Amino acid sequence: MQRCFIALGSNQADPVAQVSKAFAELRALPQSRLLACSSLYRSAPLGPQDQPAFINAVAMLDTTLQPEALLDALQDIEQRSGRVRKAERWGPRILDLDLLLYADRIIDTPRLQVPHYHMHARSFVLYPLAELAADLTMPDGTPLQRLLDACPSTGLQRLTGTAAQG
Ligand code: PH2
Ligand code: MG
Ligand code: MG
Repeated sequence: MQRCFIALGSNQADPVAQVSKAFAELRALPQSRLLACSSLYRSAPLGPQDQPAFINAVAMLDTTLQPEALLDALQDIEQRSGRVRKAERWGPRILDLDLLLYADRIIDTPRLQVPHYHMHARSFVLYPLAELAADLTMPDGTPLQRLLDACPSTGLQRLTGTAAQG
């Protein structure tokens, strides 16, 4: 089993419901065990500002799926949520599932970059991740805590009473 972390995000079509449904889909993945889900967070949009706030969360998963197979499965869940890929960078989306970390692997292929690019500076990724694994170390040896210290939580709000438990 390999320990993985997946970021969830939505700002369309009832984002809280989308992220909660995605947790259920992750729980049903083959060759995998969903270990924990963070709280849900409301976050100001990064990128174009003329879009609704996002709901973000992180899931911790053990899996024997290889990274590309896991990516296929995540993209399949995105598709089934009704997501339509648009040209606008960082635009609104029904469901975004990003593979943040796959064990301590560093992967750089046309399809997949792990650790997920920019995750080290995104509060809506780092804070929910720290909820699940405060002692985590990045594959390059950087402690998660050091990334958090450099990343203000401005615009990030933890929602209470909506956490989906693994
Ligand atoms: N995802 C994006 C673009 N901007 N902003 C927030 N707050 N949360 C996201 O998940 C997000 C975003 C593209 O993946
Ligand atoms: Mg994303
Ligand atoms: Mg994505």
